[in-house]
Amino acid sequence: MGSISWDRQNGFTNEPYWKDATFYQVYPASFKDSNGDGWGDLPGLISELDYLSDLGVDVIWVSPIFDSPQKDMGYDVRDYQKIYAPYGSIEDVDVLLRESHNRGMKVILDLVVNHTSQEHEWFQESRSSKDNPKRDWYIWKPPRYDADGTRIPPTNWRSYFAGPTWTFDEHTQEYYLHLYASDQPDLNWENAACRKAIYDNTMRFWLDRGVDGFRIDTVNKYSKRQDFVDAPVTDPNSPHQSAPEMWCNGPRIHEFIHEMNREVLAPYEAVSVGELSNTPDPRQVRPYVSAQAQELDMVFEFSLIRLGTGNILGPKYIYQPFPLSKMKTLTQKWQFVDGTDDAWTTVFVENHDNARAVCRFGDSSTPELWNKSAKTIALWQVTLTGTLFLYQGQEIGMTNMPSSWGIEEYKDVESTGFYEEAVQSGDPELIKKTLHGLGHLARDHSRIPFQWDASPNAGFAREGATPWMRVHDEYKSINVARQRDDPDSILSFYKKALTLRKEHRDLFVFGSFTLLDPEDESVFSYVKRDIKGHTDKMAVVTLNMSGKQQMGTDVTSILGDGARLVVSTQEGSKLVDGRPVLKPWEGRVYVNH
Ligand code: TEU
Repeated sequence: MGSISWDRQNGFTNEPYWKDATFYQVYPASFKDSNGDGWGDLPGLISELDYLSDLGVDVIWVSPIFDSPQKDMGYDVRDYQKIYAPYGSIEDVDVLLRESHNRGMKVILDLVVNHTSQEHEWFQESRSSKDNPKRDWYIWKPPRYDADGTRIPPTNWRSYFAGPTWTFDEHTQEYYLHLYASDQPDLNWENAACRKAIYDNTMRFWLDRGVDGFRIDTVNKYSKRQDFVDAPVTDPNSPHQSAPEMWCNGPRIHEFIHEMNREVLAPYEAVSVGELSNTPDPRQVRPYVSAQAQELDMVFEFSLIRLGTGNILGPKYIYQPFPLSKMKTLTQKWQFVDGTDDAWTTVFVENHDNARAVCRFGDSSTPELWNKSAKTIALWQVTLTGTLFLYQGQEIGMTNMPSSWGIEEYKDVESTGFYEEAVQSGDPELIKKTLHGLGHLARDHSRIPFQWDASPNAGFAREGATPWMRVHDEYKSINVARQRDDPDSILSFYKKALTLRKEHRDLFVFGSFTLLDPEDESVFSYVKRDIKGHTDKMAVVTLNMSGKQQMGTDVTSILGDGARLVVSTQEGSKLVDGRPVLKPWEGRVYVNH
C-alpha cells in the first residue's frame, strides 16, 4: 500500500499521496522513438519527462516493457527481469526512475502475473513433462471426448480474444488454460511455490530497483473455480461460452491478493491499482479496496469506459449506442467514496484497451467541436472524486484512426481475433457490423503513435523510420507543438484544469458527488461537497454534452447569489435567472467560496 502524504497545502496530511495524484499512462511502443527503429523506447520517454512534469503528472504508469514475443503487446512476458530490447535496457529503467524522482514524479510498472508468455522458461519447463516440478505452475487438464469420439477441450469456455480458453499440447497430450491468447498460458495461483516465485521474481525484483508500485493486470482472475465444469450455453451458435463466473472473483481471490499485499506491497509501501474487469457491482469491488481488507489501494472498474461495447466475452465489437443518461448514472455509481475513507475509487476514460474518449463521449467530427468537447470531457474528469488517470494523447485530444483505414491497419490480437471469427462465420452482416464496431471501439485506436509535432512521423520517430503502427493522417493539425503555446488548446486547458483540481482538492478529489437532472440527455450537472473538511464549501459542475446551445442547471438556487465561476471551457456569459447559457459543448464550474 502506498505511503502517507507528501506536501499538502490544505490540511489533509493523513491522506496517502496517490489519492490526489494525477497518474498518466504511457504506452511505450507508441510514445517516443529515440533510435529510429519505429518503436517507442525508454530513452524516448525519458526525453519527455519535462513535458509530463509540465502537464502536471505526478505518477507515470508504464505499460509492459519486459522481454516478450509481443503477441499481445508485452502482456505476454517471457522474462520479468529483462527489458524488451527495442525498449532499451535495465539501466534505462534506472535512469527513468532517477530522472522522474528528481522531478518529483513516481513511476509504476505493469505487473502481468495472471499468465506468462508461452516462451517463459516456467512454461517451457511445465510443458516438458507431466512430472516436471513446474507442471503444476500452469493449469493442465486431460481432454474430453464427445459422442463421436472426437477430442474436445476440458470445458466450453470462451477466451477473451475469441475461440476456446484451452489449447492442446501434443507433447503431453493435455490441454492448458489461457483466458487470453493461446500464447498466454494462465499461471496456477493455487500452487504456493508459483505464488512465491511471482512475488520474488517479478515484484520484489523491481521494487528493490526503486519502482514505486504497480498497475496490476487482470487482478481478479487469479483464483479459478476448481471444479472446471462447463458454463451454461448462452450462445447456441458457438462451441465457446462466456464463463467469467468460473474464473473471475473466484473462491480464493481475496486470500491471494491479501497475501500479495502482506508479502510484498505493504512492506515496500508500494502503490497498487488493480485491473478489475467483470465486476460491475460496487459491493463486490469494495472488498478489494477497503482500507481494512488490506488488499489493493485502487482498482479500475470498466462499466463507464465500456459504454458502447457489446458483451465482452461474446459479440464485443457489435456497437451499442447509448444515451447521456446512461453515462451519468454510471458516473454516479462509481463515485462511491462516502467520506469514511474505507474505500477509494478511480477516474478515467481512456487506456490502451479502449478507443479515444473524444470520439466516443465527445464530438470529433468537426474541428470546432473536437476542441470544445475534448475540454468538456477534461472538465468532467478533473471534477470527479477519486484518483485521476490520464492516457497518453488524451491531453491533446488524440482521435481514433481514420475511418478510411482498412482492417490491415489493425494490429491488435483482439481486433484480428474478432475479425477472423466474423469472417469464419461466413455471415456478411456480422463482418460488416464487426468492422463498424472495430472502427468505433478497437483497442488499436489508442495505440497509434503519439503526435508530437507536424514533422514526418509526427515527431514520434525520425524521418525515414517506419513506425510499428501507422501515424494518424491528422497529425499535422493535432499535435503537442501546435497546442503547447496556444492558450485555447486542449493541452493548455488540461494544464489549467489539473491545477484547479488540486486547488480545490477538498471538492474535486475528496468531495461527495450528487447527480442533478439524471434524465436530461444534453446537460450533465452535479454538485460536489466538502465532506472531509466538514465545511459548507460546494461546487456545481454543469456540462453541455450536446452540439446545441442549452441552459445549464440552476446554479444560484444551489450556491446562492455569491456563486463564482471558477472555470469555463469557453468564454463564459452571465447567469440568466440563475442558470448559465451554455454554448455547444461548453462546460463550467461554479463554487460558493
Ligand atoms: O486486459 C484485461 C482485460 O480483460 C480487458 O479488460 C481488456 O480490455 C480486454 O480487451 C477485454 O476484451 C489486460 C490488458 O490491459 C490487455 O491489454 C491485455 O490484452 C490483457 O490484460 C491480457 O494480458
